[in-house]
Amino acid sequence: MPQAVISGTGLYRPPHVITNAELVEAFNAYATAQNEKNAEAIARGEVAAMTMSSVEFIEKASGIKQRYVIEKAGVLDPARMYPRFEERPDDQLSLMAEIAVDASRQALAAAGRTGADIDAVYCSAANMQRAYPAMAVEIQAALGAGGYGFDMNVACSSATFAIEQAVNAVRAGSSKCVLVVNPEITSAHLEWRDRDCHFIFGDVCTATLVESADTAVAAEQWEVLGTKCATQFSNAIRNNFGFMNRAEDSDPLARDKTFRQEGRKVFKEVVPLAAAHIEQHLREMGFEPTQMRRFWLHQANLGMNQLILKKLVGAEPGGDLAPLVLDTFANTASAGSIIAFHEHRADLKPGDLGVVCSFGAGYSIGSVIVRRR
Ligand code: CO8
Repeated sequence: MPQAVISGTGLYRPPHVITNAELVEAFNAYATAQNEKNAEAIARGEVAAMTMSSVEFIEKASGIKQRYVIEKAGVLDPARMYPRFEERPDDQLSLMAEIAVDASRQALAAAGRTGADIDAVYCSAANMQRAYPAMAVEIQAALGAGGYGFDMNVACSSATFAIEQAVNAVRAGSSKCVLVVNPEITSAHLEWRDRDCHFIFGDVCTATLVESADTAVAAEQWEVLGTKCATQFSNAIRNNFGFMNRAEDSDPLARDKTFRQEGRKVFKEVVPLAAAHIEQHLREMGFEPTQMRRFWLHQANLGMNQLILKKLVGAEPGGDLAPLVLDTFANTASAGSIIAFHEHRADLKPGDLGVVCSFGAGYSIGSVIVRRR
């Protein structure tokens, strides 16, 4: 059975940054305007007044200091509060495919490959721009790739679950070079007008090339020793937007048609699940958590990563053992752990071990154990 290696990664970083100060200023202007508009109803006790957001809360509760977005003006316009994207004609590359191609080209260059070497494209993200044709097929065409493409969605675990599919395809011999790409345009499905979650997400795209070890040519290769995926149904993170909305005569702009969560519940329930998942996966592979040189963890919340790492090895995250990227990128759904892997692996030596792990909506947890070749 051929071994699978990760032979390259790529990262599309959007052009605009929104700091917490800018975000809070826009939110508070929106909330003040809403309160003025609803002053009489608020006075009668019929409508609850909106409460202000704060930079201090955001940094303390999440560890997030800023986020990247593809479009900034619409998000920060108190009269709009979501990005402004132009609808593109069908014969133009779609926005989601455009950022996917950017990240994918970087991954291909790192692996010493071109689009023609790819024989499968998995576009895996928390939301797709359209129902069909599959985003992956458009990306495949734009890259000049062969084989086939399909889309998949496991919310925050979309990347790790897709890597497992890619590794399985390589091991089974059905593919030699699989592109996994995670275009996360979270700004379009985040409710920027809700102070409980308006600070959480950022846009980004990551790409990972998974190849057969027999034919990979990259100077830097990461042997995939094992993958493990798990799901457990929960409504604590949910978005009801979908193709049934019209037939249900539901309001397409209602609150439940964008991201919503019970943050505390997610925090409490997912931390033990993720820590136990990583520990069990490592033990099944004959490893102890302390043998890991690095943990590239999902980037949702600083406190979650602190607790997971403490449970696993009794250490604090950040720095060397479990680098953080959420302070600058915020939560980028499935891309977070891959950004961490992309940006924080160059210093590891051949033989060094590490785990990429995602956790989020579903609930879903995915881990990938790697060793530098
Ligand atoms: N400013 C000031 N105060 C605030 C704010 C704010 N912005 N927001 C909330 N507060 C207040 C609350 O109202 C509450 O007040 P009170 O005590 O009076 O009721 C108080 O602060 C404390 O609120 P919380 O209990 O909610 O605060 P927490 O300490 O729990 O922190 C977090 C909130 C940061 C959300 C935290 O719970 C968390 O990070 N939880 C985990 C979340 C998580 O990991 N979710 C995963 C989601 S990602 C995923 O799965 C992918 C989904 C698909 C992508 C979607 C893209 C859009």
